[in-house]
Amino acid sequence: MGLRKLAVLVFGFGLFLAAIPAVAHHAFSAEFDSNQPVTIRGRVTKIAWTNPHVWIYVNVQDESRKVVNWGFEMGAPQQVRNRGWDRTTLKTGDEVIVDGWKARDGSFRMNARSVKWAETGKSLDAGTSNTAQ
Ligand SMILES: [Cu+2]
Repeated sequence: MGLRKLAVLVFGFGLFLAAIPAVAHHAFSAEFDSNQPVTIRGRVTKIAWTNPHVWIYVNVQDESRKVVNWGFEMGAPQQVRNRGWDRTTLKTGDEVIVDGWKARDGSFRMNARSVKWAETGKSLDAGTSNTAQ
């Protein structure tokens, strides 16, 4: 095929790739409820630097001393990095206090606004997708 046709094809594919993260994203309000603020405290069990969002999991003890594994959504990896995080910032076993909003479906998931280390009191912004905060 001609160079022009190839250029159009490459450009088109670029647009397609650029559209993927947007498609994979959800609106905050589709999954989380800004009227249900929540704060959890527990120890980190897993850290996933995934697209379109970084997810962190924490073991939280409820009122009946039962341990529940909560997952909290942070911003996209690049947004999180821009707020001072890197892959070594949070370690498995760290005790954290996470502030954010509950999932609408009542599952043990939330969207995080900030993460605070229980031991040092250090706190970092989580890159929430809640634009209404
Ligand atoms: Cu998203």
